[in-house]
Amino acid sequence: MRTKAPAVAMLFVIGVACSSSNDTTTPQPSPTETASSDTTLVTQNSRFVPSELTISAGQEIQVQNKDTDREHNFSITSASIEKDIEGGENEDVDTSELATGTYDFFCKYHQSQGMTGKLTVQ
Ligand SMILES: [Cu+2]
Repeated sequence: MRTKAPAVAMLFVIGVACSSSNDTTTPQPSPTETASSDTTLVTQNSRFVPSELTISAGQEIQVQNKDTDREHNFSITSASIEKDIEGGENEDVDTSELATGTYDFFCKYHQSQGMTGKLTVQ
């Protein structure tokens, strides 16, 4: 009894270390959003990445604000879309009603600093 316990504890520690390192290196996309990378817009350092995004008609996009210290915004004036994204948060933006075409989008807080982009719906 006395000699077995440390070995068991050791195996347990190794097992936990392995599984936790796997979790951090492979971000798990939500299973229902298999094509999410095509419709994901990141805001980082007060820039949209990518600055030009193409989606299919009927798709929604998700804006992921990687700037944890500031709020950003996604606006398309002509489509009456305006969505705030808190620092470090993700927000879905309903672009599913947009007709095919090209739309200028911008962050209303940092537009003057060049935080703009183009969304193409095809
Ligand atoms: Cu912004």
